[in-house]
Amino acid sequence: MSVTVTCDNGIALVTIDNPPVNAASHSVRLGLEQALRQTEADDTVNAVVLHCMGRTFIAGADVKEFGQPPQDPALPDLLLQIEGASKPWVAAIHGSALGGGLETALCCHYRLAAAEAKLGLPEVQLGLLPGAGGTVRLPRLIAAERALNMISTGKPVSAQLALQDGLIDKIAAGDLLHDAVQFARSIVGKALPPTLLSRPAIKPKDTAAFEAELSKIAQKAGAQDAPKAIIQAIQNALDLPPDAALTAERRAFQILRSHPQSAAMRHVFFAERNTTKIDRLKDVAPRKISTVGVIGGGTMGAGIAAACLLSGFAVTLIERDQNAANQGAARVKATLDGSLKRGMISPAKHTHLLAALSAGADYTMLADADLVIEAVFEDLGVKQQVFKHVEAVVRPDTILATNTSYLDVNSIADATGDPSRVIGLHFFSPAHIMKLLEVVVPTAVSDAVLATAISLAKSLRKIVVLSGVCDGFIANRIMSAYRRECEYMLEDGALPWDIDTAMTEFGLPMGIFQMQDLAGLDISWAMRKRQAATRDPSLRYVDIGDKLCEQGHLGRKTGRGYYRYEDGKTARPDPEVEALILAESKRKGITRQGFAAAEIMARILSAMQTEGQRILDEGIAHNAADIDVAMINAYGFPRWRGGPMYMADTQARLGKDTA
Ligand code: 3H9
Repeated sequence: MSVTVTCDNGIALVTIDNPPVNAASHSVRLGLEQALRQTEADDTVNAVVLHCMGRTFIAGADVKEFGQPPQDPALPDLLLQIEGASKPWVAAIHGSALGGGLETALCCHYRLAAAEAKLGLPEVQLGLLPGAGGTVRLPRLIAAERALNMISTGKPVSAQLALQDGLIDKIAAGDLLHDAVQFARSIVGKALPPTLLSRPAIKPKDTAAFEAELSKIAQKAGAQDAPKAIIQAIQNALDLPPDAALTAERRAFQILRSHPQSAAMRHVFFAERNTTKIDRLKDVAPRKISTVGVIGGGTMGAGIAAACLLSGFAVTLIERDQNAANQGAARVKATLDGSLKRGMISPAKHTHLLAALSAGADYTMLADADLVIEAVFEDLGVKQQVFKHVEAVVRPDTILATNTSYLDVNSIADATGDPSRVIGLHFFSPAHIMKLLEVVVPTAVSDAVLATAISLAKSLRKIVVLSGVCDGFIANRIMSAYRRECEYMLEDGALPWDIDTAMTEFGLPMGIFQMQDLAGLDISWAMRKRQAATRDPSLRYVDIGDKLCEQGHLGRKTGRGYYRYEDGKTARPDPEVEALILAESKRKGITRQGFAAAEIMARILSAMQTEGQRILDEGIAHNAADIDVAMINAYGFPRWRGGPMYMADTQARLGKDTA
């Protein structure tokens, strides 16, 4: 039974129990319909409290049902019935009230929330819009500006903000259910408040600013459909009679639900939750981590230290001397200052986090560390040496993690006394912001160490992808492959800005050449120089990047790279770079051809997919969906396209269907 009804002295408790997140699955909808009938028919019931078992209130419609034929009662119809109940319904919200869950709460006559509850309409993140009246009811309860923000970003709000906005009536002071029952008793006999649908929409205060916000959302959406449907739905909610707005919302939801963009986003939703479901780790308990050591206080080390502090770990930062340690600590502090400035942490928490950081040059400071992450210079010998120093001072069970981005983690592990405790944790920069963490699994690592690394990554709120050991692991290896393809295209006839425009129009946040200018061209130049001696001379090699570096054009930091940056930040096409590229094509005897944006993207995608397939064939990634997750969260591959491997798979299936 997903829904049960019990009675307590005139108050009916309608309890949903549908683990893991009380999604509004078919059984829940049937149960709620039955509960409504029962409570309406029972004369001893004066009010109803709706609450959920487990960790959360209703987290939304059941996304797993979206690919199946719809089953009655449909959520929008059920919610209309609840809204029309003759007795007051009080929603008691804990955990998250999301999507169809918040829409259910909107149809209750009152809403109470636990202090730590979150409320949101995240449908846009699944390529949808709220389809059970959310776009119509929310702007009748809270200001249109706030409703637009919640629905267009999909970001949940805290109970405190919800109370401020008028989205909930009260935050429970003590036990939520107890307070909700007390509240229900206090309203017995009072007239029901008017339903949201019977109230006028709360029009924006500043129409011009509201219109400007709508345009901004439409522009940011690019080729995505859901944000545009949301804009239309909000306009309908403000301008049309509620019934007409509801009908239009339902139609728009049905169209989006069967749209490839939503299918792609649902693929990513489940893929992100599957990356750490590893059979052999099922019964392995992760070890407890309290103190993390970080070796190296440069950009990466300081970012990792900040990420660990922000997630509640004590951090010991080690550098080669006290001066460098102080500089590293200052970098960490600058990151925490940024979090404070953006309101992400309170002044008290800022002080507390800084107190949890110690920095010095003495390795014995690591004696208590449960896990040590090295983030020193990318050189095998240097890293092996660092771990020798670490091993001499830490406990035998301390986990040793390397943040290398391409070195052989097996060779690093094998140089230690106990390779079973060595693992790779490949963070992306800035480490406290970027969502992806590649956990690199060397041959000898123990299951307990692997499970602990995954658990740590989750504590850091990272999306974890497991990778085998290879040059560049998953995301950077694929990035190198498509960057190479882009360099070939420079010689074949495209210019950096043609390629970058094609990439941003596709939905990537930045083109490959602007990205390299931002990172600094000297980084990949140094790597190419290191690899020069072992490079296969029969492979095609593009010298354009090297030539730019030789001229001192290292990217944005020198004002010139693939682009010119006259004001230090705006990328402008550079005629001298164009001349260099044309000269290189000529020198190699290549007849330049024109490239349409679609052709550029086809070559880039093909490079990504070919490398992705090699990664799968070599067993570096567990499955194709992990590669999608890595590319979306490391390089901003558009989520609504599902990832490069998903696109290849979809194209192949379409090809089969049309053959
Ligand atoms: C919607 O509501 C449309 C309506 O407007 C209109 C309808 C007509 N369905 O994230 P977790 C599973 S659209 C099915 O790891 P957490 C998830 O796959 C929906 N399954 O936990 C995982 O399964 P498994 C709008 C769901 O504690 C397990 O639950 N709602 C759903 O880190 C645990 O998930 C959303 O988009 C679902 N709706 O976070 C909310 N949600 O154990 C999406 C989760 O087999 N959900 N699962 O891997 C979330 O944001 C998070 O899951 C939540 C919990 C914050 C609730």
